[in-house]
Amino acid sequence: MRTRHTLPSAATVLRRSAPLLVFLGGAALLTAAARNVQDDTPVRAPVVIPKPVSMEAGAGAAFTLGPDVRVVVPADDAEVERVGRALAALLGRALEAPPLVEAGPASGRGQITLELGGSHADLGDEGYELNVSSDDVRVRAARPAGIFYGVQTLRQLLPAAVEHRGLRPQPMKIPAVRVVDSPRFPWRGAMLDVSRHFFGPAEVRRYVDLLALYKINRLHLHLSDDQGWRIEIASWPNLTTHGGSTAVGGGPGGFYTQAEYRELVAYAAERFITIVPEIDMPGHTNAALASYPELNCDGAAPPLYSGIDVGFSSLCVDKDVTYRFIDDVVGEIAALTPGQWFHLGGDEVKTLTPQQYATFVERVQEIVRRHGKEAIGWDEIAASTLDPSTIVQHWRPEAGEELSRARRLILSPASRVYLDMKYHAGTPIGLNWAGNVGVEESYAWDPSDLLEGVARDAVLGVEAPLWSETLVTMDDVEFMAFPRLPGVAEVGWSPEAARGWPDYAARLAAQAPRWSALGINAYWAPEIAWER
Ligand code: TNX
Repeated sequence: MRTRHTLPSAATVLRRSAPLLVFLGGAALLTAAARNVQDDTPVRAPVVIPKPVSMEAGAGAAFTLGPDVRVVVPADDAEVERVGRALAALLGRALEAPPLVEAGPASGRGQITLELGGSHADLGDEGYELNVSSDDVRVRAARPAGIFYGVQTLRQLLPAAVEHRGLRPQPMKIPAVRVVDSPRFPWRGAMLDVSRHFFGPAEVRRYVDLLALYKINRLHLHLSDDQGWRIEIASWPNLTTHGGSTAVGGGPGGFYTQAEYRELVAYAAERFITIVPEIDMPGHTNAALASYPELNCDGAAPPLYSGIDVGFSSLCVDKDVTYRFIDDVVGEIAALTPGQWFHLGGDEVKTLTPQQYATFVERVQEIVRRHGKEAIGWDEIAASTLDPSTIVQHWRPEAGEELSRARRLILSPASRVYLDMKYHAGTPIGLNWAGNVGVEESYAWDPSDLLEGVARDAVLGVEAPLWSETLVTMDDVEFMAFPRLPGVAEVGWSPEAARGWPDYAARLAAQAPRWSALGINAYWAPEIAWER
């Protein structure tokens, strides 16, 4: 199953690229480099993804990170202090030692100040202002999340080498800018299927780190499917001991203990990412059915499954034990999950009547609500009677009219943002049932135009799912997510009027040194004039 990707060298990429793209992606950015008065280190023009709402030149040419730089944080906010420490650790990779983090009021020359407080504009809970001048750097936001996003923007303004321990281009400079920024949508998600192939806690943490750089704020974990049950449920232990013991292709599978899951949730929360757990039901449940005979209508447990067909399994919707089971599972996961959502799946059920299906969804929706969470389901659930709080996640290209009744929607159109679709026919891994999804296809679409008849304010945002039937390693995950994921992040964050493909393609090209420094196994799409 394992495939190696042969990546074209930078030179091959450039040779293959159209001259126009080389111009847009390379020359325009490089010739914009300014020169600082104190020394000859070039300062590159600011390049940020997702594109900020507004970004102008700041006072002076650039801020130089000197050996005495300090990070100043508010005295009384643990979250902002943690963001300050993370920033200091990042900067420390390129300085002799990490900057000191100090509580207190601002400030003097040469400092980086993170401050909580109002702004002239209402930037909401996630917005921020970033001012870089030759004297100092200031990030200001109403809430810690905004500070975190301001720091992610700052991070992208730093030389890419800062991402790689041990590389020390001295002195480091940050171009002088004034950024005022806030997201278009509250939901900017990614989904990882840890069921078809299992990705362990360290791998999920790595994905969280990469998501955070692009201001993604939800990670939906697809924790169960036919091929594997991946989260420990104390009251139904066979789910993991048996149901978690394999994967697509027959590998050993795996699962998160409750302690590991809690740690993952906390790790993501420190990066302002909410984990959204999914237990897919009533279909996609072979792993559960194989673990407990009583969940089957005929009382007989099927064998474990390691193929990639869909639609054949279902919980027995007429048995009481099914709902006791669901209540236990939802209850345990809800207790481990501080985020407000629980995803109940609901996709691709081929063995129930529409009435059986709708009754099941309505019943499970109530169980989820009883455990204090808002329900989310794949778009098939729109045919049921939904509570106003329930969120419908659009995915099927053919889903249409029934979605206009949904009051709350997340958009994951498969032909745009399914990161498991091949880039082109020759992509060595991935599926293609929704077509090939090139880098431009995943970027050049407007959530407001996607579905007819849907109220604009019903759209909470976008989410990029990554299904793992054909993905075995983190290298595979990164290969499918990069370069498409940052584009989806920008669809979710940046104002529509500010977005355009040629401009985006140039900013994307400029990410290459950072991805290389981070060791990301990206697909170096030949249509992008990657900078090296
Ligand atoms: C459809 S999207 C599925 C998944 C598959 C995926 C592969 C959805 C709700 N169901 O079970 O993994 O296609 O692209």
